[in-house]
Amino acid sequence: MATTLTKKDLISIYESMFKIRKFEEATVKYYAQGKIPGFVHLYIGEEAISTGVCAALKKDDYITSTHRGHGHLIAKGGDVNKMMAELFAKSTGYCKAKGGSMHICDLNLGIMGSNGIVGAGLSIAAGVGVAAKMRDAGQVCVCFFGDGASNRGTFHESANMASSFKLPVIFVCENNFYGISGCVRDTMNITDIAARSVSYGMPGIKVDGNNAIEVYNAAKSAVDLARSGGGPTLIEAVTWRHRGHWEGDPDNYRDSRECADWLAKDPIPRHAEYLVSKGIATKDEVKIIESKVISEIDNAVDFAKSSPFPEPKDLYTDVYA
Ligand SMILES: Cc1ncc(C[n+]2csc(CCOP(=O)(O)OP(=O)(O)O)c2C)c(N)n1
Ligand SMILES: [Mg+2]
Repeated sequence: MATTLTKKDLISIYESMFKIRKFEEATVKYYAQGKIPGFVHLYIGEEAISTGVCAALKKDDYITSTHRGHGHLIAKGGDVNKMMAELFAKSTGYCKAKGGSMHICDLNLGIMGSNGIVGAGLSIAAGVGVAAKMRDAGQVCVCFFGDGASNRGTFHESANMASSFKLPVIFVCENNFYGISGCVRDTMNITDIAARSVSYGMPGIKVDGNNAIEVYNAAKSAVDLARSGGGPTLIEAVTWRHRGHWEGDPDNYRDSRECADWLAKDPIPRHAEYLVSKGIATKDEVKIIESKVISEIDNAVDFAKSSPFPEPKDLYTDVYA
């Protein structure tokens, strides 16, 4: 597939996707051992979307995230030590153990927060878009949200506002076909989410969300348009989550054959095969990247395990409401 991505970019996309996968495989392990409290919603299978999109962003651009946010944060450069420590509820975590998986943010990286409220990131993105437009420094904001969130009022309000005011916002719908156990077949009359762009007079692009290069290409054109004052774009990236809705979900509502078809389209081995077949990296070079990432995640787990829990005296610090 034709792309403006350099060899270096294509390799760092692999590294980022693999890092998200290994971070979350560690999460599966330690969640099952009871080391991680609260809810976790895993992004395994969807890594090509955040990685492909963030490859089109600059450091001072913004993103808003969701309840399934680890992949967005890592793709935007989030610190895996602080993320893992937050999951382990340790005082060295991003929110000093007060937030957990769904409340991590890093304003220095333009990460305007994960969010436990479905669809809340949409309105935040519109607000960030207003600020970016007023500041006029060429920044854009990507809003990641799900197919379920696309049915919330906040989607329509934010799409209307962004298109009316020509805000530099890119709406990226991660369509994994399910909102918990509710399938788009039953919850939408028109399941083509990208088609909703027509109502707001913005471009709508549907992409294979398991192909990082295809995602990047769509994101790049949307980001270029937004930076040049052309307003928002709606990208629908079709994908599949490999795990249940949350860790612990019996996931008994999806067809096993459909799941198997999607597992065969796993974005990570697909990208590795692309790198090798195009001579961008050898199999050995891919293995070296993987080993580096595995030790980075092992270190993050060690950091989280060896960090202290917060002190009872800190219960009310950083609490605003
Ligand atoms: C406003 C609101 N309503 C309901 C919920 C419960 N809830 C959590 S995740 C979810 C489904 C979200 O589906 P989707 O937007 O497709 O994201 P996905 O989980 O598939 O990534 C729901 C209904 C919530 N957290 N917030
Ligand atoms: Mg969904």
